[in-house]
This record gives sequence, structure tokens and C-alpha cells, in this order.
Amino acid sequence: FKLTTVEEFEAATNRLLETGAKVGADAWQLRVKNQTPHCKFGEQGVCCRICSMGPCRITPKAPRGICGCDVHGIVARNYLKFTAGGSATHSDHGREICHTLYCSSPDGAYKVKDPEKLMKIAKEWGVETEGKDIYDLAHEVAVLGLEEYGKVFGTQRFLKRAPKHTQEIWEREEIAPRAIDREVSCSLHMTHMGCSSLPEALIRQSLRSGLSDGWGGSMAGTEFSDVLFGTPKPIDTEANLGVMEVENVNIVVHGHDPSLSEMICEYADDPEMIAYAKSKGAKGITVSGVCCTSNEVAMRRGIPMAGNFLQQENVVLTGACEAIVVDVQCIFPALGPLSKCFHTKFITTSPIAQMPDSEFIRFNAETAAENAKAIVKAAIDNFENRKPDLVYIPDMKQKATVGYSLEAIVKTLDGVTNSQVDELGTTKPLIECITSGVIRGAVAMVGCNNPKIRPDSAHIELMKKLIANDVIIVASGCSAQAAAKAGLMDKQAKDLCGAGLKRVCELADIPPVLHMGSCVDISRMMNLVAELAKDSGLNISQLPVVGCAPEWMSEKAVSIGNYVVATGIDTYLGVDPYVSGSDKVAELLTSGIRDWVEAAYTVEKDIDKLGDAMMARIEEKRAALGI
Ligand code: SF4
Ligand code: WCC
Ligand code: FE2
Repeated sequence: FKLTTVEEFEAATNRLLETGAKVGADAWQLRVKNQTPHCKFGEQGVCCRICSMGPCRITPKAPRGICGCDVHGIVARNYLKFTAGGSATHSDHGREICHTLYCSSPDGAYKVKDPEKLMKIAKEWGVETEGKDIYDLAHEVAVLGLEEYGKVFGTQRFLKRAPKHTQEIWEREEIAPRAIDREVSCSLHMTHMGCSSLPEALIRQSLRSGLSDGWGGSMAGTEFSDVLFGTPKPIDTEANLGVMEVENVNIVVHGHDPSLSEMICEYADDPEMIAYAKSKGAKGITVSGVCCTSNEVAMRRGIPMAGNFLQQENVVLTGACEAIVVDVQCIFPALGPLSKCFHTKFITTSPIAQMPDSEFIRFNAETAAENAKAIVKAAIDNFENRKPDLVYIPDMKQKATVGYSLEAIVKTLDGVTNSQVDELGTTKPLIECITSGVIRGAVAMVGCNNPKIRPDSAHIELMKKLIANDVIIVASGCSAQAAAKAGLMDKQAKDLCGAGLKRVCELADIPPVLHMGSCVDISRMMNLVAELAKDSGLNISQLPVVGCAPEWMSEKAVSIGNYVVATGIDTYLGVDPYVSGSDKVAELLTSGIRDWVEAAYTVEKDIDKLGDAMMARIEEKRAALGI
């Protein structure tokens, strides 16, 4: 067993970029050069263009904008806007899933695959389940879910899942999120010209808006996706470009919403479609994925992962991609012009993400089956247009076991200890591993790639370091895919662990890096820490657990960071969130907010130091508990 190295990833990419050069394709590696160095004002967050008296930018000679706003107000306002963009995005995804649940029916495209989970949520929400048809219940719960977005009074229903202490903090600090849409609107109201310029107020709302995502919209996205498509269980799959198959029709799904990708997988598996592909000279159909949509179908169906965020262009550069089918979020507009250099069809499907040089096949929950069929057929029809001399698929992939939902983790870890029977089905076996010191703690590794960091290197190096020190990893999003590509989700990666974690991996038959899903599934991690706190009688902030996004880039990532911190978990970033221009805002985020929510951010661009800082924090928490 051997990990795939970042050097090997890069060699494969370079080979693909040669193909790109042959056909005159552009690539992010080239565009980065044109954009560097980046604008200093933007980097520091000190530029304001929210009214047409500006744009204003703060310098030592011009310490205030035309309206008189100082640098702290401008930086904090930008930070809140950034957050609101992220929470709007995750939450709107969650809303789509609620709508899909509303469209579910026993003989339609969408069914209820996990009725048990639906019943559980219904009970949590005080909905009568007795004697009710499961689809009537689904529709009732879906409407309640949708109402969370605009509820007139009260706060988010899912907040009740948090330990009492956490709920009290949220109430005390006035950051318990109300209606999801309201928190986004309120953020945009606060950041309008002539509203808030007090950093404390703006950062407080950033936390609240983040919480409306993590304990609101994202949690709805995760929970109702599970109801519709099944709660993930451990399943074997593969990762990296080598999962594409040269003799097959290759369909790549990219984006976020499983409503689309589930249907594509369904029809790509249809005997009629496979026969049709064969009639066109292909051996079969291979669906693989990029970004979170890939995580969704990998977790539930074992569909292989072609790559993560900064690998999306590589998929087309193989020359063997018949169609790249996208819905929303993290999709490079570059895919349009790039596809034009090859035979690839770039198929957009959502009114939310429309792009030039794409074919738009509108995908609706109501007409999902026929839309999905049309997309799969278009891909098959495109097989004969392949240019064989441009085809090169890097022979590079790793095995991965994925599908570690909270439910799956609890079930799997039941096997680890000699716990009492009455402790089974809880997180107590995991707590036992941590308190006994067999495992030192846990790190949630999440987030994107960013050209500011050698792609995947920070994710992989940090994970290697942490597992070698008996720290177990839960991962999601593009971080999880980095791990899978490297081989860290292969059960054999246990050999890279310290003795304690290795033993746990062997007893539970798990890899040391557990794939918990997509970015909205960071809500699963929130549920996990909530359970850990309740089962141990500790506060979340006392647990030897931290969060880390070493290569993050999107607004969504900032929203996530805010809800993770606001839930009491220290969060470590490898990229600065445009706040270095204000010492006050930087101080608030890295220390001041600890007085509010018992956790804060650390920003450290030196990845080795970032890892050391996380381990030191974990040990500090252990020492405070006397374990
Ligand atoms: Fe300039 Fe103030 Fe307008 Fe911002 S709100 S652009 S700082 S005048
Ligand atoms: Ni989530 Fe980041 Fe990937 Fe996109 S898919 S690139 S937000 S981690
Ligand atoms: Fe994502």
C-alpha cells in the first residue's frame, strides 16, 4: 500500500495541460498568473463599493471613506456580506431539497428511501405520525421545512438538537438564528450604506447568519437528502481521474444537489440506456463526480470520484468526457470555452447557475425522469464525436471506503470497545477511546482547494500528521476528496497511524479518515459534536475537537467557519478571509468572539505550524479535562 503523492497528481495534471495546449485551451494555472499579484486593497478587505459615492479604499492618507466609515467598519461589513453569500447558497440548496421532498411520491421519480429518518424528524418537530401515510407525512414535513425559511416568529427548529449549554449561549448572545432568509436579508440590511459600521455588531450577525446555515439550511439539506436518497452507510468506491473509463461513455456530474445526480445515476444504470450506449460503440456508461455532488453519490451509491474543485478542468482535458453535467455552486465558467476545445458537452441544468457556451437542459423535480433521460442520451450520442488522438486518462486512482454518516459512525464504533450493551447506539464508545487516550482527539477537515496553496497538499499533509499522532479525522467536501485521491480513505492507511488510532481502525474496520459527505453535510459534524457533548456531559467547547479548512476559497466556507466557531469549536484556516486590514476585526475573530461562543479562529498560512497549533489545542483541552 502506497499513498499517491501531490507530485504524482501534478505530473498527471501537467500531462493533461499538454493536451490543453495542443487545442489552445485556457486553464486556471494560466489565469492565476494573469491575476497575480492580487489587489492589495481587496486582499486586506479595505475596499468598499456599496454606494456610488465610492468606491472608497482605506490608506494611511485616507483613513475614512466619504461617508466617514473607518477601516474596521468596512472590513467587518465585507466579512458579513461574504458570510451572507455563503449562508444564502447552502440554505437555498437546502430549500431545493425540501421542495424535492415535497414532490416525492410512491410512483414518481423521488421516493422516500429512509422512512425511519423521516419519522424521527417528524417526532422531533412535533408532527403527529400515528397512522399517517408516509408520503403524506413527507409532504407535511417538507412544508414545515420550507416554512423555516420564512417563519414569522421563533428560531430554527434544529437548534433543539444542540446541548442545552450551547442553546443558552446562542440565546444569551442573541445569535440564535430566526428565519433562514431573514438572517440573510438582515445581513444585507446591516451592510447597506449608513447602517452598521460597528465591528462587534457585524461579526455577531456573521455568526448568526452562519448558524442559520449550519443549523438551518444545510441541516435541512442533509437530513432531507437522507430521507429521499438514503442515509449513507460504509461503501467502497474509488477516487481520482483514473476512474474514468476509456471505452465507456463518461458522464461527469459536478455541483451540489443530489436531486439531479441521483437521477443521472439512476438512468445511466438503466439497461435500456446501456444497450443504447453499446449500439453507439461504447462498452458501457461510467458516471463519476466532481465536488460535492460527487460526495453525495459516492456516499450513497459508491459512484467513483473523478476529483475535487481544482481538478474540474482536468476532467474535460482527458478528452474522454462525453458530458459534464452541472447544477449549482463551485462550477468554473471556464468549463464552457474549455468544452468547446473538445467534443465534451457542458450541460447546465439550473436557472441558478447559467453559463455561456453551455447547453441548458432545465432540470425540474416534477419532470426529473425525462430530464435525466435526455441528459444521459445526449452524452451517449456524443460518444462518436470523441477525437481519439486527444484522449488520455491518467492511470491514477485509489480505493476508498466512504459513507460515514453520524448513524454509520455510531454503528461502526459500537464494535470498538467492550462497552455495556446500554451504551451501544450512542457515541460513548468513541468517547471512551478519547478519554482513555487511545485517540487524542478529532479534527474536522473541510473545505476547498485554492491556487494560493499547492492543491491538496495542505489537506493531505495535515491529515498524515494528525493520524500519525492518533487524531482521528472526519472530512467532507473537497478535503474529503483530497484524502480519497491520496489513499487516506483506504482502510490500509491505518498503517500510517499512531498505535492507538491504528488499533481503533482495525477493531472497527474503518479508515483513519472518515468521509462524512458534502459541504452541507458539515451539519452531520454538528450533530456528531452535539451527541458527543450530551453523551459525555461536557460542553462542546471542552471536547478535544477542532475544525480546519486549510485551502478554503468560497463564501460558503466562511459561513461554515462561522457556524462551527459559533457552535463552540475552534477553527483553523490556511487562507486569510480578507480581514487583515483591520486589527480590530482580526482580533475579534481570533480572540474576542471566544468570550461570546467559547471558540475562535486561528489563521496560519504555514501549514506545518497550522497542524502543530491544532494538536497543541487538542492537548490543551485534554489537560483541562485531566485526561
Ligand atoms: Fe465609500 Fe461609505 Fe459609500 Fe462605502 S458606503 S463606498 S465607504 S461612501
Ligand atoms: Ni465545498 Fe469548496 Fe469543494 Fe466547493 S464543493 S470547492 S465549497 S469544498
Ligand atoms: Fe460543496
